[in-house]
Amino acid sequence: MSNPEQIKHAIEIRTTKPFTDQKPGTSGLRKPTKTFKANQYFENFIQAYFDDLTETMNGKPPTLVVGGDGRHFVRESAQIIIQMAAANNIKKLLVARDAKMSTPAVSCVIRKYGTDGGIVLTASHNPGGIDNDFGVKFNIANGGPAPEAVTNSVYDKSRQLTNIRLCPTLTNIDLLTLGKHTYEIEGRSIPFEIEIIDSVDDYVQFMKEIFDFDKIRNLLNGEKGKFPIMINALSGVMGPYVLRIFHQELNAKNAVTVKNCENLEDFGGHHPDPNLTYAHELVEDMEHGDYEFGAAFDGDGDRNMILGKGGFFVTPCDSLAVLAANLNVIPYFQKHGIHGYARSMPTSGAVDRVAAKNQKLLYEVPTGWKFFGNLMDSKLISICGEESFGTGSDHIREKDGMWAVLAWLSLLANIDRSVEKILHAHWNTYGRNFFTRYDYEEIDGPGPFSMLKKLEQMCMSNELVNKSFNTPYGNKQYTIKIMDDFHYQDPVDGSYTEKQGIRIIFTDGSRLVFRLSGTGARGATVRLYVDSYENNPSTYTKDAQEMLRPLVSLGLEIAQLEEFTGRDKPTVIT
Ligand code: VG1
Ligand code: CO
Repeated sequence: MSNPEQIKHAIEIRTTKPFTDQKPGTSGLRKPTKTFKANQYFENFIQAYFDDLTETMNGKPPTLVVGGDGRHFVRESAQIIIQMAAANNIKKLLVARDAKMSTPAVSCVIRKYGTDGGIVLTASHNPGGIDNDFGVKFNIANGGPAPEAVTNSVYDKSRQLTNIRLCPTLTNIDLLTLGKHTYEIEGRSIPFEIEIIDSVDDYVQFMKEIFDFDKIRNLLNGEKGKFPIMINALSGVMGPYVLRIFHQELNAKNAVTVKNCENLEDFGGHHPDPNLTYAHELVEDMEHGDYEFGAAFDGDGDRNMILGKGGFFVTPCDSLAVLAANLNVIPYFQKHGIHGYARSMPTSGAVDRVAAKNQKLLYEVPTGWKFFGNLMDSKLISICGEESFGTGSDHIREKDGMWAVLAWLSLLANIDRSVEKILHAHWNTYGRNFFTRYDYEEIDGPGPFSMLKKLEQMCMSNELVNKSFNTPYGNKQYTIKIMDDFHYQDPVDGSYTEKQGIRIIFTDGSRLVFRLSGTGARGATVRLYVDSYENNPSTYTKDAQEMLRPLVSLGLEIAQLEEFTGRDKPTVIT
């Protein structure tokens, strides 16, 4: 297949001005698309990464995977990466066809081919297009997001950068045709290789090893009759994966209705975040009662939302707990065994109860998938999740929307054909954690930071501990047991992370959490998380917002949120 090109490409060293704001957040660097496209902003960040990689690889030329979620600037930026990789002694790039590959598929490919890492061109659930956001994420050799030690080092390099290296004559590489190319680069001792790989093949093959596709096929179209489901890809990168798995592999075109499966540069104007607000189209489709199950994904395919018949909403916290409790129906776990579980700190304690009952260890980590990587590598956990619609297992090192959907379909095939019944059975066994999150998005000015500062001071002084509060709703009294600023020490490598969110824990186990988002590209976003446990079965069918109103009002009062932010209501409630 190798076809050495005739010309030798020269390396150009171009001077550049460093930026001071290229600090990756919860999941990569996210900025307005226009910021990335101007003043070599994107090139600078990639150069800082290559400089760091050269250092950590001790000069050994790395092989990397490149893929993106199809948003505006993904194709162009992949071409830039190719030019720069050639000039930075990268041995080989495995580039997804048309530079489109879901984040979980990139993780899968890194692990399958044992590459040294990958670059994911995505701002995930942030809207795309020239007037919205773009983003870049670096993954390491285990297939997971780079840990803070790496992102901090890249950030340090980005602030001192003086030049970028590229091969300007390596232009317009055909990303649509699968195959291998080799290029001679002046001054390099080894040639530079590119392989264009299929975006879905490896991932789909892996899913077929993990799950019992015959069982799922039988659920959708078996002796018990048709099981109609609806999948909405919100015009993100998941479309081709949905069509391939449901219409081809499972051969269930008649049972599986799909929407928005064409990947668009601006996601068709969708905010590609699968929650009740932004995926309202799916919610409406489900409300008619024609489908037994519904799911949506985010732009890069690592998030999922699960709905039952009539639009019955499964909170991501409950989804994690239910899956954890029933992993044994999935062939992968029958083969590999089930280690412990983990959740991000703001995620409800529902999975904790499953861990206690099954005598498994439960780890509580800061927000962001990068904190699960070491736990999975060390076989301490098998499944983990976040309240932000992220669920996954140790099959890869990213959260995985399609995996969550196939896992749910496995439960429906093995346990009960009703999502709602599975949830009720779960609550009857474990009790119910009511959970909600309030987001106050894109607030200008210093208010949110001042609010967090004040809450930090309250933690330090311990002034609220043992204080009791009456709430205007339900005559319930809450007494604060612990108030702290969450910090975490990784049990595997000992790395320490602090200031990960203010926790207020009450004597009855209810929790309020405040933190600032680390994925926004404009202003500051405040998140308020509320988690409250009930074990009185008469409450299980109650509305979560209704149940949590007293705690929410108490949280807003303690933080003086309206005074600090000027917002009297949240942008999104999940
Ligand atoms: C949010 C979520 C977090 C998630 C992150 C990346 O971060 O809260 O749980 O890991 O997004 O998800 P933040 O800092 O804005 O709260 V994704 O789909 O953008 O990779
Ligand atoms: Co995502």
